[in-house]
Amino acid sequence: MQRSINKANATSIESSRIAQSIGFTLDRFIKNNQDQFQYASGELSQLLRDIALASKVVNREVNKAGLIDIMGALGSQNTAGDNQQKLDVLANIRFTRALAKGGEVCALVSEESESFVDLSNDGKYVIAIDPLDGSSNIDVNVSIGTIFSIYRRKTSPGTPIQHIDILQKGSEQVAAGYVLYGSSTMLVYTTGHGVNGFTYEPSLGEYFLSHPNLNMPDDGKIYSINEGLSDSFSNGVRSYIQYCKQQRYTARYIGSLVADFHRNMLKGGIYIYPATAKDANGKLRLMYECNALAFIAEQAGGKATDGKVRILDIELKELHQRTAFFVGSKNMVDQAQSFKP
Ligand code: FDP
Repeated sequence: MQRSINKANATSIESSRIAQSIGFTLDRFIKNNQDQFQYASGELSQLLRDIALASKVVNREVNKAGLIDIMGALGSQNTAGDNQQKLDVLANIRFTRALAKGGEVCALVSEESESFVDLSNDGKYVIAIDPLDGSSNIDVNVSIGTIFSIYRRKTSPGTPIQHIDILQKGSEQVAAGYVLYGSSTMLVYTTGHGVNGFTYEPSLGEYFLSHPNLNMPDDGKIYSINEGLSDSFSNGVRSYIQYCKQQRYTARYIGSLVADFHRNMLKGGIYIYPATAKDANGKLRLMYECNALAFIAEQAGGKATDGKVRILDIELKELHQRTAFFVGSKNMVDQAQSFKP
């Protein structure tokens, strides 16, 4: 009798939430999938782990952002006596430091630096990063993100870094991803074999596979654009917005590219940042914003263009080059393009 009660208890505990399998950690997933990568030497895997580690530190800072303000209001300084730094600068420091330490990266292009940062001549990879995207949302507790693109250098490791290593087209990315600091923190990445999403479990300090093989719906009903600027959009873009309204689509615009993109990838939708009177070539940066999301969108079955040309085919002439950006569900991007934006 005693024996059967124990057995019943054991069964109920096993099926309860606390005994549920914790699933695949990011580390294990990276290790298990290392062979998919054509230069499977382990360095790219290490690089992805370095990014994940830095993102955990940034996540901690993001979650304390409100407290930093409170401390600032009391006139406090950190233990070293420095004034509190802005979160986007802090994020840049965290990612640069993590990537410099690893030794896999020879050069880093960041939104926060005018020129590229020369890290280690022996590194085989170039990384482009927007350490904290959607910075106007930091102070108001709205989702923000980190976006990264990884390229293999063209010249031999050990030699000085050249422009051809840095100015590569998006189609040459070997991996790309983003971290979304939202209602939960997620890391989503691709190495060109589909897209996988991992959710951060803060009490365990680990990312767990939560969204395997992400697929963007071919169609959707969400359009994301800063309509406040519509007076300076082209007629084509204005007509497309009108079309969205006639179709009774839903407007959703967070103003954090990563968050808007992520929602549209899961639910189906389109994000547009077109050319405007203020930014004739668009506002967003090709190298560390659009290329990564275009790569992920395509890997998830979506599409990304500048209104005419595939984002991943655009020649890169300078580090901080801007572009118009139409990204999301394939049929929606095609439809938007048919309005000749
Ligand atoms: P932000 O200027 O706040 O950093 O990357 C730039 C970006 O945010 C995107 O994240 C966002 O989608 C867009 O700009 C918002 O721009 P607008 O305020 O002009 O709509």
